[in-house]
Amino acid sequence: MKINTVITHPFKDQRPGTSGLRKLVTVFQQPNYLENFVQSIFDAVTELRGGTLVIGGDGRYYNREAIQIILRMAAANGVSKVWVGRGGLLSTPAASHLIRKHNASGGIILSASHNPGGPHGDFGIKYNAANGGPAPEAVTNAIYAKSLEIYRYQILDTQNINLDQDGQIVLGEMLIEVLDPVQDYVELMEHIFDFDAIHGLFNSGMFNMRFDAMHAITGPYAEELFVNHLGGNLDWLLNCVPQTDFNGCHPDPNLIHAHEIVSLTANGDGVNFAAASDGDGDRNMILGRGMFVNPSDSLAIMAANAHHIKGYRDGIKGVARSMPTSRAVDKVASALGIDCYETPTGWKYFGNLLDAGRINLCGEESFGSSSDHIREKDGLWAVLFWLNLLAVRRQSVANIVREHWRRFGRNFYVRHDYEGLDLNIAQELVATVRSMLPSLPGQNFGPYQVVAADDFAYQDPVDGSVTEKQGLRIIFADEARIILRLSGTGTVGATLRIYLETYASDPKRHAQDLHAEIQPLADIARHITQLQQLLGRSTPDIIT
Ligand code: VG1
Ligand code: CO
Repeated sequence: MKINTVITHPFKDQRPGTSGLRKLVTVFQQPNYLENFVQSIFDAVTELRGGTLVIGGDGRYYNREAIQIILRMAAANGVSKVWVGRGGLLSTPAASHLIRKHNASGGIILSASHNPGGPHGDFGIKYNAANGGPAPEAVTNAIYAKSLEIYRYQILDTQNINLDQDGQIVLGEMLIEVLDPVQDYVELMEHIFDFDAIHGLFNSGMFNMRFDAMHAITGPYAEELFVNHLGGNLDWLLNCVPQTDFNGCHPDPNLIHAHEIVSLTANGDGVNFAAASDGDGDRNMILGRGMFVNPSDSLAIMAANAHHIKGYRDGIKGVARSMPTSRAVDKVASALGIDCYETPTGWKYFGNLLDAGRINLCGEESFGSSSDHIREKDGLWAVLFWLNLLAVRRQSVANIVREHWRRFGRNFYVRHDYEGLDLNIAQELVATVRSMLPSLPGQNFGPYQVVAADDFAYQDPVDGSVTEKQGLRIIFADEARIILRLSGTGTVGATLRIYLETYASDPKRHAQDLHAEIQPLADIARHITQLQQLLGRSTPDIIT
């Protein structure tokens, strides 16, 4: 088979964001756009020549076309073996697991995660390293640099490859192994969790759950786990047939977009556990009857209860959270006497800590948590963790959460998102607040006194690399915080995220209304940012 060398010109906008390169499908469909980025990966990561790759995606629109191009380019660039999920499908956590299991040099994951899909939606591509995790910044910077100087790409001249059947295919000098996307992942989960205990819970006659796959990748995984292995009911599964456009919905498991299961747990109609995952299966939302488990609390509760779970019985060595994530897990870490690391937003910053064995559990406020079993966040893992915990403790979700607050105090926590902003104005707002930071400490805003204010910078404790400008922090006495940053995953305009947190150790305050507790801080944030004047907005688009 012939290798074609195609002349091309750089696109200037291929800098990966928080989690890979995300653009509108129509951007990726431009001639050479995808090809340029893929060639830049092969040019930057030279060990892929002669190496092994894992490839798969969340099944969104353009997944199939993209995978054909990537396979032909991998063959032309000297990759010797590729593991690919049947139909070109792999959830992000399953891809991470396969990279590790097969000692691959890396992986290419096709996903725009929680962003909408379809011909007018988003597409994305992300390179993961040999540890199974998102490539560190040094690598994404190198890929971006290659994309700016690219002048040619290489692609094998061949027919489309049939990826719908398991087995081996030879493509030029490269071997493709098509495998079941679900099986290996399910086996991994069986090692970590006590399936017999969860089976017992499911058959106790007292348990009724719903899992919402949001028309995305986790449907087949959920059916295999919850129904075939754990004996749950098929009608516990909602929206579990993956669609290329997620049925026109927004596959983001939060209170707004996953409202279907939120209302099922609010009504007291007998559903005592509900969960959802996102487009590529790495996020999770956990609900009990009348109780939404804030993702930051979820991480803290997992850390405090890890000894109940088979896979973590030997105890956890350390935990980490992204900077804007609430400090609930910090309280648990200090009670357990273990280290707690604060990293920038995005999973790539956890990789070194996990590889070095400094932490076993980590998470983000954005509905992401995971452990050292892989190097991505893992939606179904979190759901199984909670199910295993319910099976062991035989308490309601709400009681587990309230008990946790009584022991560690409650971090009231809300994130406000202002979406679809003019990029220049949003950047100006952040720059203005940044310039105010040195003058804030000592100032009083109502009952709140600023004790520190900075632009978060992180030095990786393992390799010493420094990452700057990761979000503005305004820290008040009594452990309250306001954090401000711009999203790095959007594809149109800018999204401003304002994270608000207060802490109450006194149990009498734990039942207070969350939004009422947070309101004074929201007002301070509005005052400091002048967002109404600058953005013409007074209320956020999304509150989570
Ligand atoms: C968001 C979240 C961040 C998460 C990232 C990827 O990034 O805030 O915590 O790691 O999405 O999640 P940003 O830059 O938009 O705030 V996913 O499920 O895309 O892989
Ligand atoms: Co995701």
